[in-house]
Amino acid sequence: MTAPTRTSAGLIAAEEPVLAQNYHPLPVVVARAEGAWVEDVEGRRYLDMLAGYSALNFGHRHPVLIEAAHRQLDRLTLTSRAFHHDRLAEFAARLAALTGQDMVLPMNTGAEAVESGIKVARKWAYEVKGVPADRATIVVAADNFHGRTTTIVGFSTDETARSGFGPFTPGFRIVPYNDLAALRAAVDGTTAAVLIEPVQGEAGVVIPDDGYLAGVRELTRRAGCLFMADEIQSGLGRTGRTLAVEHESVVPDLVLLGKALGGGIVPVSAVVGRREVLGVLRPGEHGSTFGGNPLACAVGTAVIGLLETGEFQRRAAELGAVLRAGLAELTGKGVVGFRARGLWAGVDIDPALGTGREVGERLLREGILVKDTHGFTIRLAPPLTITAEELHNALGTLEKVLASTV
Ligand code: IF1
Repeated sequence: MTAPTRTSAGLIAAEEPVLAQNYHPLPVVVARAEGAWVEDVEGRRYLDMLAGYSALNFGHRHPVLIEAAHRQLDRLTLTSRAFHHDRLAEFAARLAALTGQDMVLPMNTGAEAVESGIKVARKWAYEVKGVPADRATIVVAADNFHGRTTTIVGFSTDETARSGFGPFTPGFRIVPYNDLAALRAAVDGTTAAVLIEPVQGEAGVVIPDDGYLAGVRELTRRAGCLFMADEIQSGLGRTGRTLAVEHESVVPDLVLLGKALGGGIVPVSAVVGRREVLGVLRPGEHGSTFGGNPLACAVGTAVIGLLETGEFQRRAAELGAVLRAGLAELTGKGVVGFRARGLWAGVDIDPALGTGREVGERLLREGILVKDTHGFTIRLAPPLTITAEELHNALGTLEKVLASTV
C-alpha cells in the first residue's frame, strides 16, 4: 500500500476503507498538541475544549507527566501482576489517600473499572450482605453512560448504544436520575449497589439537585447496600474538587476512576473503596494483564502528585466561574440553557441555529474543538490548564459563531 499523502483529506480518505466506522469525527486531523492547543497536519491550531472527554485534564503532554513516562520507559514498562514491581505500592497508597478510601484495584479503561466495580459489589452482596447466589441487583440511572461493554450497554437507556448487541446481563434496575423516591422504591434486599454518575456527562452535563448525592448516600446506608460513584469523567479536578461527590461531602463505598488518571498518556483506571468491600477479592478471582503496570503507575502517581497540590481543583473552580458568567451572557443570544460545574458545561443551543454537531463544525472553522452530546447540546470541558484569556477567547468565538448563524 502506498503511504497516504500527509494532508487532512488524504489521511481521512486513507482511513475509510480499513477503519471500522464507529465514530463520525469532525473533519480535522490532529498531528501535534501541547497544553490546551492542538495542531492539524496542515499546521492550523485549535483550542481543545473537549480535552479527550476529561482524559486531558492536565492538558496535552503536561511536562511533569511526560517526564514521569520517559523516566519509566527507560526502566520498566510491564511485569504483569504475577510479580510485584517497585511502583505499585506508592500508586495505591497515594490514590487511596487522595480519595479518602482504604484500598485500590488498578485496571486500565473506564469500562473495566465499571465492570470490576459491578463484580466486586455483587461478590460483597453474596459474601457480606447475604444476598442469595445469583440474585444480586444493581440500580442505575436512566440516561447513564458507563462505557461500551455488553453488560454496561445492557443497562443503557440509549438505543444507539445498545441496539443489536443483546442478549444482555440480567440483574440491573433503571430509575430516573435525580429522583430519590424512585431510587428508594427500586432498592430492596437483593440490592448490591446503586451505581450513578455524580454528574451525568454524556447526558449533557446533567447536575443533580443539591442533596441528591447525600440522599443516595443516606438511602444506601439505611438499605445496607453500596453507593458506587462513577467519577471516571467527573472526577480528578474537573468539577473544582478532587471528586465531584465532595460538593456534598459524600464518601461512597466504591469510587470508579479513569480517563485523567492516565494523564492523557496511557489508559489508567481504578476502583477505590472500603476495605470491607474490596477485601472480598482473593487471589485468582479477578485480574488484568496490564492493570497496575509500572508505566501506568508511574504516570498515575505523577497525576496524583499534581492533584495533591489542589492547584487544578482551584483552577477548575475559579475558571468555572468565568465559564458560567460567559454562558450566562450568551443565554438568549443563541444559548437557550446551560448546566455547569467547575470547568465543565453542557450548553443547549437554540435549534433554530443548528444542531450541536453543526455548531461544532462552525467552531472548528473558527479554531475551537468541541463535541456535541445529543441533538442540540455541546459540552465544554477544556484542560484545567487553560488560561482565563484562552477561555474568554473561546467564549467570544462561540458568541461570534452563534451570532453569525442566520
Ligand atoms: C466513547 C461518551 C463521554 C464515562 C463514564 C465510564 C466511561 C466513560 C462516566 C468508560 C467514557 C467516553 C467514552 C467515549 C466517549 C466518552 C463519552 F460520549 F461516550 F459518553 F465522556 F461522555 N464512565 N466516556 O464518561 O470509560 O472505557 O471509555 O475508558 O465511547 O466514545 P472508557
